[in-house]
Amino acid sequence: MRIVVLTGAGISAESGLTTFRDSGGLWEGHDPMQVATPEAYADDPGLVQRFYDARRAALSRVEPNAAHHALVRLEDALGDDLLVVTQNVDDLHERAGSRRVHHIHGRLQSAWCTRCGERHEWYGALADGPACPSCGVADLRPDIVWFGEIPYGMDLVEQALEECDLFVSIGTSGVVYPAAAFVHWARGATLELNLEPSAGATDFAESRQGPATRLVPAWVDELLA
Ligand code: BJW
Repeated sequence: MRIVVLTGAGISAESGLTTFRDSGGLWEGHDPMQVATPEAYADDPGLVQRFYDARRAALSRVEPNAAHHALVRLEDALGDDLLVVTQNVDDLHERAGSRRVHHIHGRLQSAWCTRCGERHEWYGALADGPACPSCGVADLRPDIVWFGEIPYGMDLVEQALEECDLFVSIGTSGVVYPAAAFVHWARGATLELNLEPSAGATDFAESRQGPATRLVPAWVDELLA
């Protein structure tokens, strides 16, 4: 059985990473959704760099949870027939042990040089303007897909969705496109696992509500039984 799993901020919430729409707060007085834009970066690059520096630093203080680990069990059973497509920019799927993970919105631990175009694994801060290891120019931005930019690897995702027998969406609000449309692109059965019904819940054949650390292991147990 070929399965595509889409994950959003909700799968990492119980690891201690704040979701976008549940954050209930401001970042230095700004809505996080307004900070994650090319316009915000053009207006105030320091603010945007500090936002991503803080989130990159937070990764070292959190661990993958039972939902991430359950998806590894599923990959151990299905091999290449499982693809995890994540909107998350954290590395918790990889640290749990998932191998087939595709980050459509980029990764916190990658820096992209806007001068020479090279990408570099990056674990430190960017706000202090480090030089690009390739060209030496201090113009590195977070390798993150902001609103209006094109998500990464959409051809691969589209093909996987057209070929899958089951599409499962975990911990995402269903308001950000193109991910919110994947349920319509999927050829096979569809299932949503979320704390509450998402904006697109009625588009899924089945929708289950609860915390990811309970729902995801239970769903994997059911599938592998
Ligand atoms: C739990 C839980 C627990 C909590 N257990 N669950 C008008 C109409 C349609 C589209 C558009 C439009 N105007 C503009 C657009 C396009 C735009 C868009 O979608 N805008 C909407 C806001 C309307 N999209 C884009 O611009 C995208 N690019 C694009 O479309 O290019 C064109 C193109 C597409 C395809 C092919 C070719 C061309 C780019 C989108 C970039 C999104 N970037 C961000 C920020 C960067 C990453 C980062 O900093 O982290 O990505 S925005 C933010 O939202 C982030 C997230 O990845 C993304 C989704 O958030 P997510 O994961 O849903 O998190 P939350 O917080 O919203 O929800 C958490 C959910 O979990 C909730 O439901 C909770 O209940 C649940 N939950 N705890 C289970 N314990």
